Amino acid sequence: MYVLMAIFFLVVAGCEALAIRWQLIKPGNDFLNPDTFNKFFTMHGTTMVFFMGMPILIGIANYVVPLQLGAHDMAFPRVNAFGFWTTLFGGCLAYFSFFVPGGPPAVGWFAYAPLTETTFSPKSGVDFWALGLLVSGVGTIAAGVNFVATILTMRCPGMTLTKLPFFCWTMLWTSLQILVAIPPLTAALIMVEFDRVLGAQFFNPQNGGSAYLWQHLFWFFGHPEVYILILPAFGMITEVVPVFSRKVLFGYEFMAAATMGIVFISMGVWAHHMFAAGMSRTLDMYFAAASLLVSIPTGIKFFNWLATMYGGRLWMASPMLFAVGFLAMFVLGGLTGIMLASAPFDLQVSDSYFVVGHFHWVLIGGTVFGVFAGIHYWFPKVTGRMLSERLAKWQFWLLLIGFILTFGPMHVSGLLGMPRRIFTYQADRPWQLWNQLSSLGAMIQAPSYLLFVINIGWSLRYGRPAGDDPWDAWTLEWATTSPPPSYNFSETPTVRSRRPLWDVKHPDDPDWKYE
Ligand code: HEM
Ligand SMILES: [Cu+2]
Repeated sequence: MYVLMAIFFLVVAGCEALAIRWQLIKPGNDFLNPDTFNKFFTMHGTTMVFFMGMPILIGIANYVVPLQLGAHDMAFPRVNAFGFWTTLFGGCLAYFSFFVPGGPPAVGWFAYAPLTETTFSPKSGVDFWALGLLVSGVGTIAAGVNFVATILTMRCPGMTLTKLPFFCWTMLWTSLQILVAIPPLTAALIMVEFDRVLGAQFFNPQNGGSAYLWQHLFWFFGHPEVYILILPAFGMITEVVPVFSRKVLFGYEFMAAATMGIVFISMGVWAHHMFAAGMSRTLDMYFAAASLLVSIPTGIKFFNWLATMYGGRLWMASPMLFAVGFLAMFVLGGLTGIMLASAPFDLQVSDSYFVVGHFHWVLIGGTVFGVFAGIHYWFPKVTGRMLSERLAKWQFWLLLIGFILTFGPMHVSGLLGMPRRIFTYQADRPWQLWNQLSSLGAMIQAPSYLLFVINIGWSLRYGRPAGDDPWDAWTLEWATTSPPPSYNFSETPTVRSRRPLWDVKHPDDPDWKYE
């Protein structure tokens, strides 16, 4: 249900994005008026992060984590249902704003103060936005608690923490990060509502409040949030790459440590989003250095994925295709991240299209490619049927080409000085060509998502039956039937290594001898 909801919101926010790109296709266009344009990019960003990104990851993990652990279900099934319904209700609340006077908020997804104060946003759009995120945040926290409890207490006999399937390991750390990052956002949203409804002045500089405080509170959530969105994708890639290279994961312990490293470091880098706010030089230096540090554990992961593939027998079925797409694309987004982390460079391009290029590159090249790798990998387990490889290949190539064409040119228009969030530009600026390329790219990408939805519908009906273990994989979810019975396993499995099914299939040379 989480996944279905996420796909629904993906389509909604995708349409908003298409409208935005259509508006920017030529200078002086009047397809969207300035106010509508602001509302669309606000709702697009909010929806993609809160009602598409997190729910799709939590949804997949809800299904896969108990199976990988050899457990019958999540630790708290009712909390699970509670989390889903609150997330959905939060999404509905945010979208109710379309039906109130003044319409949706027009403040951007990070909603900088004092734009959110009643002076600048007198109508109720911002209230719906804040309450929607608040409510869905409660749902996300519930999911985080549930994953931590499940992974710590529901592992089958023999599965020590060091034998945890890697996706579960990343979900454990993602959930801890949820528990640290979301409550401050919840608190900050309550403060916004205090300002708006009860006459408080937390973020109102005119009466002694601080707009700068909001930036700190928001990014203390906002930066960890981007890792909440990427770590589970790392986990999915780490499941797919070994199976489709026919090799054991290279450097499990280092990968595990790198995951922890990323989580700890990324808690302390939030103000790299605030270089342009005019912090002190000491703070600039600290946050730049800390941000650069993240690239070390990320690099470790990268080389381990490559080392896993190196010398393997690569099988380029659709999950692996997306995984390789992820590897090729994500590294470039990491590089622009490192560029932005150096404060002097960032000052030049902050709030330009270069930043928009950077974060779409990591979010689509990273999270979206990772999620597609995961969905193509686990779809046969969930439904008992294979996805059509032909449609999947079309989906992949359209996405890859469209994605590069949409977000590559944004780096150029950004360097040429195009600010983000402008609804139009004059013809004498050098930006037109790059915007046309971006809009063309968006039109190539859109059918790719459509093909994905069609593939799901078609394969549910006509897909080839999958059998229990179509990929000849090694973790416990492939030991039960596809789809699994509601109790997952009729007998609680016991494991002795990180690849229990390898041990079963190769009793002469089991892994536990070596681990
Ligand atoms: C090596 C790793 C990375 C570094 C050093 C880095 C650095 C930065 C910096 C300095 C900014 C602020 C730019 C500005 O506003 O002027 C930024 C923006 C952003 N980054 Fe990254 N980044 C990295 C990886 C990622 C990843 C993995 C994601 C998500 C999956 C991500 C998502 C974002 C988002 C969403 C924004 C923009 C937020 C906004 O202004 O709306 N980044 N990044
Ligand atoms: Cu950041």
